[in-house]
Amino acid sequence: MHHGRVSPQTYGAALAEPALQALRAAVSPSNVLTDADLRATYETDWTRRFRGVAAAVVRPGTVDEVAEVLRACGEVGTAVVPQGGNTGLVGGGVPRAEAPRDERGSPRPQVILSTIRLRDLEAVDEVAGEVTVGGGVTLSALREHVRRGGWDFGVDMGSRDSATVGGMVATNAGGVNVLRYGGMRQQLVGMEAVLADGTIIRRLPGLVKDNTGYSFGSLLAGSEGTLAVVSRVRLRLVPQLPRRAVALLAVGDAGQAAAFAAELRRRLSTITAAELFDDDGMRLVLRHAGGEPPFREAHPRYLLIESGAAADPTDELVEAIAGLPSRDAVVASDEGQRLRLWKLRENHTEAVNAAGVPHKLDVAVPIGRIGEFDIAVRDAIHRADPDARIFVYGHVGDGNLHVNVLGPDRYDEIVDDAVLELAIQMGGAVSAEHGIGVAKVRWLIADRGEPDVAAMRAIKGALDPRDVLNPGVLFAIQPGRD
Ligand code: 2HG
Ligand code: ZN
Repeated sequence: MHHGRVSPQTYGAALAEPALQALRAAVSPSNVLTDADLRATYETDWTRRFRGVAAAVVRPGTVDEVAEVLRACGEVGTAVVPQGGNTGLVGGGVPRAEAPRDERGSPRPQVILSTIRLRDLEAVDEVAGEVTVGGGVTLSALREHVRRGGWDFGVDMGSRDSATVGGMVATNAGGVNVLRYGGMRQQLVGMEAVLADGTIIRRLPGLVKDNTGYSFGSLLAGSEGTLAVVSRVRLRLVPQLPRRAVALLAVGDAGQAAAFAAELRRRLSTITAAELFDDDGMRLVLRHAGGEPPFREAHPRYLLIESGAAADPTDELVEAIAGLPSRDAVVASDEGQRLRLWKLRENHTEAVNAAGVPHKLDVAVPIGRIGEFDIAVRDAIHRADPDARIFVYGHVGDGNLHVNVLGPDRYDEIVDDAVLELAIQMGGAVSAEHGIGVAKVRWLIADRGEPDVAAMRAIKGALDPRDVLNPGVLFAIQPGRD
Protein backbone atom coordinates (compact mmCIF):
# COMPACT_ATOMS: atom_id res chain seq x y z
CA MET A 1 0.00 0.00 0.00
CA HIS A 2 1.40 3.42 -0.88
CA HIS A 3 1.49 6.23 1.62
CA GLY A 4 -1.32 8.55 0.82
CA ARG A 5 -2.13 12.18 0.59
CA VAL A 6 -5.50 13.76 1.17
CA SER A 7 -6.42 15.50 -2.05
CA PRO A 8 -6.21 19.28 -1.82
CA GLN A 9 -8.27 19.74 -4.99
CA THR A 10 -11.67 21.31 -4.57
CA TYR A 11 -13.85 21.81 -7.57
CA GLY A 12 -17.53 21.28 -7.90
CA ALA A 13 -19.83 20.34 -10.72
CA ALA A 14 -22.91 22.55 -10.97
CA LEU A 15 -26.48 21.31 -10.99
CA ALA A 16 -28.51 21.82 -14.14
CA GLU A 17 -31.42 24.22 -13.76
CA PRO A 18 -34.17 21.53 -13.90
CA ALA A 19 -32.44 19.58 -11.11
CA LEU A 20 -32.29 22.72 -8.97
CA GLN A 21 -35.95 23.36 -9.69
CA ALA A 22 -36.83 19.86 -8.54
CA LEU A 23 -35.00 20.43 -5.24
CA ARG A 24 -36.71 23.80 -4.73
CA ALA A 25 -40.06 22.17 -5.37
CA ALA A 26 -39.24 19.42 -2.85
CA VAL A 27 -38.19 21.58 0.11
CA SER A 28 -39.17 25.20 -0.80
CA PRO A 29 -36.69 27.63 -2.37
CA SER A 30 -35.49 29.05 0.97
CA ASN A 31 -34.16 25.62 1.92
CA VAL A 32 -31.97 25.20 -1.13
CA LEU A 33 -28.79 27.16 -0.47
CA THR A 34 -26.64 27.79 -3.53
CA ASP A 35 -24.91 30.98 -2.51
CA ALA A 36 -21.21 30.30 -1.76
CA ASP A 37 -21.35 32.29 1.50
CA LEU A 38 -24.33 30.34 2.78
CA ARG A 39 -22.82 26.99 1.75
CA ALA A 40 -19.42 27.62 3.31
CA THR A 41 -20.00 26.33 6.87
CA TYR A 42 -21.55 23.14 5.50
CA GLU A 43 -18.68 22.51 3.09
CA THR A 44 -15.77 22.46 5.53
CA ASP A 45 -15.40 20.04 8.41
CA TRP A 46 -14.73 21.04 12.00
CA THR A 47 -10.98 20.34 11.77
CA ARG A 48 -10.60 22.30 8.47
CA ARG A 49 -8.78 19.26 7.08
CA PHE A 50 -11.62 18.14 4.82
CA ARG A 51 -13.71 20.18 2.45
CA GLY A 52 -15.33 20.11 -0.93
CA VAL A 53 -17.67 22.15 -3.06
CA ALA A 54 -21.41 21.46 -2.96
CA ALA A 55 -23.71 22.42 -5.81
CA ALA A 56 -26.32 23.13 -3.13
CA VAL A 57 -27.20 22.57 0.50
CA VAL A 58 -30.72 21.18 0.80
CA ARG A 59 -32.59 21.18 4.09
CA PRO A 60 -35.70 18.97 4.10
CA GLY A 61 -38.13 19.45 6.98
CA THR A 62 -40.02 16.12 6.84
CA VAL A 63 -39.27 12.52 5.97
CA ASP A 64 -41.28 12.85 2.75
CA GLU A 65 -39.12 15.80 1.75
CA VAL A 66 -36.00 13.72 2.43
CA ALA A 67 -37.41 11.03 0.12
CA GLU A 68 -38.22 13.62 -2.55
CA VAL A 69 -34.69 15.06 -2.43
CA LEU A 70 -33.12 11.61 -2.76
CA ARG A 71 -35.36 10.71 -5.70
CA ALA A 72 -34.62 14.01 -7.44
CA CYS A 73 -30.88 13.56 -6.98
CA GLY A 74 -30.88 9.88 -7.94
CA GLU A 75 -32.65 10.58 -11.21
CA VAL A 76 -29.92 12.88 -12.48
CA GLY A 77 -26.88 11.16 -10.98
CA THR A 78 -26.22 13.74 -8.26
CA ALA A 79 -24.29 12.51 -5.24
CA VAL A 80 -25.87 13.19 -1.84
CA VAL A 81 -23.78 13.87 1.24
CA PRO A 82 -25.94 13.52 4.37
CA GLN A 83 -24.94 15.90 7.14
CA GLY A 84 -26.12 16.38 10.73
CA GLY A 85 -24.38 18.86 13.02
CA ASN A 86 -21.12 18.69 11.01
CA THR A 87 -19.09 17.60 14.02
CA GLY A 88 -17.59 14.54 12.32
CA LEU A 89 -13.82 14.21 12.40
CA VAL A 90 -13.09 11.97 9.40
CA GLY A 91 -14.49 14.01 6.51
CA GLY A 92 -17.60 11.86 5.97
CA GLY A 93 -20.14 14.68 6.31
CA VAL A 94 -18.69 17.22 3.88
CA PRO A 95 -18.40 16.96 0.07
CA ARG A 96 -15.44 15.14 -1.42
CA ALA A 97 -12.55 17.39 -2.41
CA GLU A 98 -12.28 15.40 -5.58
CA ALA A 99 -15.81 14.94 -6.90
CA PRO A 100 -17.05 11.41 -7.67
CA ARG A 101 -17.36 10.75 -11.40
CA ASP A 102 -20.02 9.25 -13.61
CA GLU A 103 -19.39 6.42 -16.14
CA ARG A 104 -18.19 8.92 -18.73
CA GLY A 105 -15.65 10.30 -16.29
CA SER A 106 -17.39 13.62 -15.71
CA PRO A 107 -17.54 14.97 -12.17
CA ARG A 108 -20.94 14.48 -10.53
CA PRO A 109 -22.50 17.39 -8.65
CA GLN A 110 -22.60 16.90 -4.88
CA VAL A 111 -25.57 18.03 -2.80
CA ILE A 112 -25.39 18.29 0.98
CA LEU A 113 -28.58 16.96 2.57
CA SER A 114 -28.67 18.70 5.94
CA THR A 115 -30.96 17.05 8.50
CA ILE A 116 -31.02 19.97 10.92
CA ARG A 117 -34.69 20.78 10.27
CA LEU A 118 -35.84 17.30 11.38
CA ARG A 119 -36.25 18.55 14.92
CA ASP A 120 -39.39 16.86 16.31
CA LEU A 121 -39.27 15.94 19.98
CA GLU A 122 -42.07 13.54 20.78
CA ALA A 123 -43.34 13.06 24.34
CA VAL A 124 -41.29 10.65 26.44
CA ASP A 125 -42.90 7.23 26.74
CA GLU A 126 -42.78 7.02 30.52
CA VAL A 127 -43.85 3.41 30.71
CA ALA A 128 -41.27 2.10 28.26
CA GLY A 129 -38.56 4.64 29.16
CA GLU A 130 -38.10 5.55 25.51
CA VAL A 131 -38.45 8.56 23.26
CA THR A 132 -38.85 9.14 19.54
CA VAL A 133 -37.11 12.18 18.04
CA GLY A 134 -36.20 13.59 14.64
CA GLY A 135 -32.75 12.86 13.23
CA GLY A 136 -31.80 16.56 13.36
CA VAL A 137 -32.35 16.96 17.11
CA THR A 138 -29.09 17.84 18.85
CA LEU A 139 -27.78 15.71 21.68
CA SER A 140 -28.18 18.66 24.08
CA ALA A 141 -31.80 19.22 23.04
CA LEU A 142 -32.52 15.50 23.51
CA ARG A 143 -30.93 15.48 26.96
CA GLU A 144 -32.79 18.58 28.08
CA HIS A 145 -36.07 17.10 26.84
CA VAL A 146 -35.75 13.76 28.63
CA ARG A 147 -34.18 15.17 31.79
CA ARG A 148 -37.33 17.09 32.57
CA GLY A 149 -38.97 13.80 33.47
CA GLY A 150 -36.04 12.35 35.43
CA TRP A 151 -34.65 10.34 32.53
CA ASP A 152 -31.32 10.71 30.81
CA PHE A 153 -29.70 9.54 27.58
CA GLY A 154 -26.87 6.99 27.77
CA VAL A 155 -24.52 8.61 25.25
CA ASP A 156 -22.76 11.88 25.98
CA MET A 157 -19.84 13.66 24.32
CA GLY A 158 -18.18 17.07 24.02
CA SER A 159 -19.89 18.02 20.74
CA ARG A 160 -23.34 17.72 22.39
CA ASP A 161 -24.54 21.21 21.41
CA SER A 162 -24.17 20.60 17.66
CA ALA A 163 -24.07 16.84 17.07
CA THR A 164 -27.44 15.46 15.92
CA VAL A 165 -28.91 12.10 16.91
CA GLY A 166 -29.27 11.10 13.25
CA GLY A 167 -25.58 11.76 12.64
CA MET A 168 -24.70 10.01 15.87
CA VAL A 169 -26.60 6.90 14.75
CA ALA A 170 -25.07 7.05 11.27
CA THR A 171 -21.58 7.16 12.78
CA ASN A 172 -22.40 4.91 15.77
CA ALA A 173 -21.00 7.62 18.06
CA GLY A 174 -19.46 6.56 21.37
CA GLY A 175 -18.40 9.27 23.81
CA VAL A 176 -17.60 9.24 27.51
CA ASN A 177 -20.19 6.83 28.92
CA VAL A 178 -19.73 3.80 26.68
CA LEU A 179 -18.29 1.71 29.50
CA ARG A 180 -21.59 2.16 31.34
CA TYR A 181 -24.25 2.16 28.59
CA GLY A 182 -22.65 1.26 25.25
CA GLY A 183 -22.61 3.41 22.10
CA MET A 184 -25.42 4.64 19.84
CA ARG A 185 -26.17 1.22 18.40
CA GLN A 186 -27.02 -0.03 21.89
CA GLN A 187 -29.50 2.80 22.51
CA LEU A 188 -31.58 2.19 19.39
CA VAL A 189 -34.98 0.56 19.75
CA GLY A 190 -36.35 1.68 16.42
CA MET A 191 -35.77 3.93 13.48
CA GLU A 192 -37.10 5.50 10.34
CA ALA A 193 -34.73 6.05 7.45
CA VAL A 194 -34.84 6.85 3.75
CA LEU A 195 -33.02 4.66 1.26
CA ALA A 196 -31.22 6.04 -1.77
CA ASP A 197 -34.23 5.55 -4.07
CA GLY A 198 -36.57 7.40 -1.70
CA THR A 199 -38.07 4.29 -0.05
CA ILE A 200 -38.95 4.95 3.59
CA ILE A 201 -38.19 2.11 5.99
CA ARG A 202 -39.80 2.48 9.39
CA ARG A 203 -39.80 0.41 12.58
CA LEU A 204 -40.80 2.63 15.50
CA PRO A 205 -43.08 0.71 17.88
CA GLY A 206 -40.42 0.86 20.58
CA LEU A 207 -40.35 -2.85 21.32
CA VAL A 208 -37.49 -3.70 23.64
CA LYS A 209 -37.43 -7.18 22.15
CA ASP A 210 -38.03 -7.48 18.45
CA ASN A 211 -36.52 -10.36 16.52
CA THR A 212 -38.66 -10.01 13.45
CA GLY A 213 -36.20 -10.06 10.61
CA TYR A 214 -33.03 -8.09 9.92
CA SER A 215 -32.32 -5.21 12.28
CA PHE A 216 -31.96 -2.08 10.17
CA GLY A 217 -30.88 -0.16 13.26
CA SER A 218 -27.85 -2.42 13.67
CA LEU A 219 -27.05 -2.15 9.98
CA LEU A 220 -27.43 1.62 9.70
CA ALA A 221 -25.56 2.39 12.94
CA GLY A 222 -22.06 3.02 11.65
CA SER A 223 -23.03 3.06 7.97
CA GLU A 224 -21.84 6.68 7.74
CA GLY A 225 -24.51 7.92 5.37
CA THR A 226 -23.70 5.33 2.70
CA LEU A 227 -26.94 3.29 3.01
CA ALA A 228 -29.73 5.63 4.11
CA VAL A 229 -30.59 8.98 5.68
CA VAL A 230 -31.69 8.53 9.30
CA SER A 231 -34.79 10.70 9.68
CA ARG A 232 -36.22 9.60 13.04
CA VAL A 233 -35.02 7.41 15.89
CA ARG A 234 -36.56 5.63 18.86
CA LEU A 235 -34.11 5.62 21.77
CA ARG A 236 -33.96 3.87 25.08
CA LEU A 237 -33.48 6.11 28.09
CA VAL A 238 -31.57 5.58 31.32
CA PRO A 239 -32.32 6.86 34.82
CA GLN A 240 -30.90 10.26 35.62
CA LEU A 241 -27.99 10.03 38.06
CA PRO A 242 -28.23 13.43 39.72
CA ARG A 243 -25.25 13.07 42.05
CA ARG A 244 -21.81 12.86 40.51
CA ALA A 245 -18.29 12.52 41.86
CA VAL A 246 -15.08 13.00 39.91
CA ALA A 247 -11.50 12.02 40.76
CA LEU A 248 -8.30 12.70 38.89
CA LEU A 249 -5.45 10.23 39.38
CA ALA A 250 -1.86 10.92 38.43
CA VAL A 251 -0.32 7.78 36.94
CA GLY A 252 3.02 6.65 35.59
CA ASP A 253 1.93 5.45 32.16
CA ALA A 254 -1.08 4.60 30.03
CA GLY A 255 -0.84 0.90 30.90
CA GLN A 256 -1.28 1.75 34.56
CA ALA A 257 -4.26 3.96 33.72
CA ALA A 258 -5.87 1.06 31.84
CA ALA A 259 -5.20 -1.35 34.69
CA PHE A 260 -6.67 1.08 37.24
CA ALA A 261 -9.73 1.64 35.06
CA ALA A 262 -10.25 -2.13 34.78
CA GLU A 263 -9.94 -2.53 38.54
CA LEU A 264 -12.40 0.30 39.18
CA ARG A 265 -14.95 -1.11 36.75
CA ARG A 266 -15.00 -4.19 38.92
CA ARG A 267 -14.98 -2.45 42.30
CA LEU A 268 -16.97 0.74 41.68
CA SER A 269 -20.56 -0.05 40.79
CA THR A 270 -21.34 3.65 40.16
CA ILE A 271 -18.56 4.25 37.59
CA THR A 272 -19.70 6.21 34.50
CA ALA A 273 -16.42 7.23 32.83
CA ALA A 274 -12.68 6.42 32.75
CA GLU A 275 -10.74 8.94 30.66
CA LEU A 276 -7.04 9.32 29.92
CA PHE A 277 -4.84 12.26 28.93
CA ASP A 278 -1.15 13.11 29.01
CA ASP A 279 0.76 16.02 30.49
CA ASP A 280 1.45 17.76 27.16
CA GLY A 281 -2.27 17.68 26.42
CA MET A 282 -3.18 19.05 29.82
CA ARG A 283 -0.67 21.93 29.48
CA LEU A 284 -2.10 22.75 26.05
CA VAL A 285 -5.64 22.81 27.50
CA LEU A 286 -4.58 25.06 30.39
CA ARG A 287 -2.86 27.47 28.00
CA HIS A 288 -5.88 27.50 25.71
CA ALA A 289 -8.71 27.73 28.23
CA GLY A 290 -6.93 29.01 31.36
CA GLY A 291 -6.99 27.41 34.78
CA GLU A 292 -4.63 25.93 37.33
CA PRO A 293 -2.87 22.56 37.09
CA PRO A 294 -4.58 20.08 39.42
CA PHE A 295 -1.30 18.82 40.92
CA ARG A 296 1.77 20.67 42.12
CA GLU A 297 4.04 18.41 40.09
CA ALA A 298 3.72 17.23 36.51
CA HIS A 299 2.95 13.54 36.00
CA PRO A 300 3.23 11.44 32.84
CA ARG A 301 -0.48 10.56 32.49
CA TYR A 302 -3.78 11.35 34.15
CA LEU A 303 -6.86 9.19 34.66
CA LEU A 304 -10.22 10.84 35.23
CA ILE A 305 -12.87 8.71 36.92
CA GLU A 306 -16.50 9.70 37.27
CA SER A 307 -19.19 8.06 39.39
CA GLY A 308 -22.91 8.77 39.19
CA ALA A 309 -25.78 7.72 41.43
CA ALA A 310 -29.01 8.86 43.09
CA ALA A 311 -27.15 9.50 46.36
CA ASP A 312 -23.71 11.15 46.56
CA PRO A 313 -21.16 8.52 45.39
CA THR A 314 -18.10 10.46 46.64
CA ASP A 315 -17.37 8.17 49.58
CA GLU A 316 -17.56 5.07 47.41
CA LEU A 317 -15.25 6.65 44.85
CA VAL A 318 -12.73 7.77 47.47
CA GLU A 319 -12.67 4.32 48.99
CA ALA A 320 -12.19 2.65 45.62
CA ILE A 321 -9.28 4.82 44.51
CA ALA A 322 -7.61 4.69 47.94
CA GLY A 323 -6.64 1.12 47.22
CA LEU A 324 -4.79 2.02 44.02
CA PRO A 325 -1.06 2.85 43.96
CA SER A 326 -1.43 6.14 42.05
CA ARG A 327 1.24 8.86 42.23
CA ASP A 328 -1.29 11.41 43.43
CA ALA A 329 -5.05 11.98 43.34
CA VAL A 330 -7.63 14.73 43.78
CA VAL A 331 -11.35 14.31 44.30
CA ALA A 332 -13.67 17.16 43.37
CA SER A 333 -15.44 18.50 46.41
CA ASP A 334 -18.01 20.66 44.66
CA GLU A 335 -19.74 21.10 41.32
CA GLY A 336 -17.30 23.80 40.13
CA GLN A 337 -14.28 21.60 40.75
CA ARG A 338 -15.99 18.64 39.14
CA LEU A 339 -16.56 20.64 35.95
CA ARG A 340 -13.00 22.00 36.03
CA LEU A 341 -11.59 18.48 36.16
CA TRP A 342 -13.87 17.38 33.30
CA LYS A 343 -12.77 20.36 31.21
CA LEU A 344 -9.14 19.24 31.46
CA ARG A 345 -10.18 16.23 29.39
CA GLU A 346 -13.03 17.59 27.33
CA ASN A 347 -11.23 20.75 26.12
CA HIS A 348 -8.50 18.72 24.44
CA THR A 349 -10.29 18.66 21.09
CA GLU A 350 -10.70 22.44 20.96
CA ALA A 351 -7.23 23.18 22.31
CA VAL A 352 -5.57 20.94 19.71
CA ASN A 353 -7.69 22.45 16.93
CA ALA A 354 -6.69 25.96 18.01
CA ALA A 355 -3.00 24.99 17.80
CA GLY A 356 -3.15 23.74 14.20
CA VAL A 357 -4.86 21.42 11.75
CA PRO A 358 -4.63 18.10 13.57
CA HIS A 359 -4.24 14.59 12.23
CA LYS A 360 -6.79 12.70 14.31
CA LEU A 361 -6.36 8.98 14.69
CA ASP A 362 -9.19 7.42 16.65
CA VAL A 363 -8.04 3.87 17.28
CA ALA A 364 -9.15 0.89 19.35
CA VAL A 365 -6.53 -1.25 21.04
CA PRO A 366 -7.01 -4.37 23.18
CA ILE A 367 -7.24 -2.91 26.68
CA GLY A 368 -4.41 -5.09 27.94
CA ARG A 369 -2.04 -3.60 25.34
CA ILE A 370 -2.78 0.10 25.87
CA GLY A 371 0.47 0.80 27.70
CA GLU A 372 2.54 -0.89 25.02
CA PHE A 373 0.65 0.93 22.26
CA ASP A 374 1.04 4.34 23.89
CA ILE A 375 4.84 3.93 23.88
CA ALA A 376 5.09 2.35 20.44
CA VAL A 377 2.83 4.89 18.76
CA ARG A 378 4.95 7.81 19.93
CA ASP A 379 8.06 6.09 18.54
CA ALA A 380 6.33 5.36 15.25
CA ILE A 381 5.16 8.97 14.86
CA HIS A 382 8.58 10.37 15.65
CA ARG A 383 10.18 8.06 13.13
CA ALA A 384 7.76 9.36 10.49
CA ASP A 385 8.10 13.01 11.54
CA PRO A 386 10.66 13.91 14.20
CA ASP A 387 9.09 17.34 14.80
CA ALA A 388 5.50 16.18 15.28
CA ARG A 389 3.67 17.19 18.44
CA ILE A 390 1.75 14.29 19.94
CA PHE A 391 -1.25 14.24 22.25
CA VAL A 392 -2.82 10.95 23.27
CA TYR A 393 -6.12 11.04 25.10
CA GLY A 394 -9.33 9.09 25.12
CA HIS A 395 -11.67 6.61 26.64
CA VAL A 396 -9.21 4.29 28.28
CA GLY A 397 -11.96 2.16 29.83
CA ASP A 398 -13.06 1.24 26.30
CA GLY A 399 -9.55 0.74 24.87
CA ASN A 400 -10.16 3.79 22.68
CA LEU A 401 -7.31 6.27 22.24
CA HIS A 402 -7.42 9.52 20.27
CA VAL A 403 -3.94 9.99 18.88
CA ASN A 404 -3.71 13.63 17.78
CA VAL A 405 -0.70 14.84 15.81
CA LEU A 406 0.22 18.41 14.96
CA GLY A 407 2.97 19.38 12.56
CA PRO A 408 2.70 17.32 9.36
CA ASP A 409 1.10 19.07 6.40
CA ARG A 410 -2.64 18.51 6.34
CA TYR A 411 -2.41 16.60 3.04
CA ASP A 412 0.45 14.37 4.13
CA GLU A 413 -0.73 11.08 5.59
CA ILE A 414 2.60 9.50 6.51
CA VAL A 415 1.92 9.87 10.22
CA ASP A 416 -1.66 8.65 9.85
CA ASP A 417 -0.41 5.53 8.12
CA ALA A 418 2.18 4.82 10.82
CA VAL A 419 -0.43 5.04 13.60
CA LEU A 420 -3.09 2.97 11.83
CA GLU A 421 -0.64 0.29 10.79
CA LEU A 422 0.46 -0.09 14.38
CA ALA A 423 -3.13 -0.30 15.65
CA ILE A 424 -3.84 -3.17 13.25
CA GLN A 425 -0.57 -4.92 14.08
CA MET A 426 -1.48 -4.87 17.75
CA GLY A 427 -4.90 -6.39 17.20
CA GLY A 428 -6.82 -3.12 17.32
CA ALA A 429 -9.02 -1.23 14.86
CA VAL A 430 -8.39 1.84 12.70
CA SER A 431 -11.56 3.42 14.04
CA ALA A 432 -13.08 3.04 17.48
CA GLU A 433 -15.86 5.62 17.35
CA HIS A 434 -15.29 8.31 14.70
CA GLY A 435 -15.70 6.06 11.68
CA ILE A 436 -13.83 5.63 8.41
CA GLY A 437 -15.18 8.69 6.57
CA VAL A 438 -12.83 9.59 3.75
CA ALA A 439 -9.84 9.75 6.09
CA LYS A 440 -9.34 6.00 6.49
CA VAL A 441 -10.78 4.52 3.31
CA ARG A 442 -7.41 3.09 2.31
CA TRP A 443 -7.34 1.19 5.59
CA LEU A 444 -10.69 -0.56 5.48
CA ILE A 445 -9.47 -3.73 3.78
CA ALA A 446 -6.28 -3.90 5.82
CA ASP A 447 -8.37 -3.82 8.98
CA ARG A 448 -11.45 -5.86 8.02
CA GLY A 449 -10.08 -8.18 5.34
CA GLU A 450 -11.30 -8.84 1.78
CA PRO A 451 -14.29 -11.10 2.58
CA ASP A 452 -15.81 -8.60 5.04
CA VAL A 453 -15.38 -5.69 2.68
CA ALA A 454 -16.82 -7.66 -0.24
CA ALA A 455 -19.91 -8.39 1.89
CA MET A 456 -20.17 -4.71 2.80
CA ARG A 457 -19.93 -3.73 -0.85
CA ALA A 458 -22.66 -6.23 -1.71
CA ILE A 459 -24.98 -4.60 0.83
CA LYS A 460 -24.12 -1.15 -0.51
CA GLY A 461 -24.72 -2.30 -4.09
CA ALA A 462 -28.10 -3.79 -3.21
CA LEU A 463 -29.40 -0.77 -1.31
CA ASP A 464 -27.80 1.98 -3.39
CA PRO A 465 -26.98 0.59 -6.86
CA ARG A 466 -26.48 4.05 -8.36
CA ASP A 467 -24.07 5.11 -5.64
CA VAL A 468 -26.14 8.14 -4.68
CA LEU A 469 -25.38 8.17 -0.97
CA ASN A 470 -22.01 9.48 0.17
CA PRO A 471 -19.76 8.04 -2.58
CA GLY A 472 -16.14 8.02 -1.46
CA VAL A 473 -16.97 7.41 2.20
CA LEU A 474 -16.10 3.96 3.59
CA PHE A 475 -15.15 2.60 0.13
CA ALA A 476 -12.83 4.15 -2.42
CA ILE A 477 -14.75 5.83 -5.25
CA GLN A 478 -13.20 3.66 -7.95
CA PRO A 479 -12.88 0.10 -6.66
CA GLY A 480 -9.35 -1.15 -6.73
CA ARG A 481 -7.78 2.25 -7.40
CA ASP A 482 -5.95 2.11 -4.11
C1 2HG B 1 -13.34 13.03 22.32
O1 2HG B 1 -13.31 11.95 22.89
C2 2HG B 1 -13.81 13.09 20.90
O2 2HG B 1 -13.04 14.08 22.88
C3 2HG B 1 -12.80 13.83 20.01
O3 2HG B 1 -14.04 11.80 20.40
C4 2HG B 1 -11.46 13.17 19.99
O4 2HG B 1 -10.29 15.21 19.57
C5 2HG B 1 -10.35 14.01 19.34
O5 2HG B 1 -9.50 13.44 18.64
ZN1 ZN C 1 -13.85 10.29 21.88
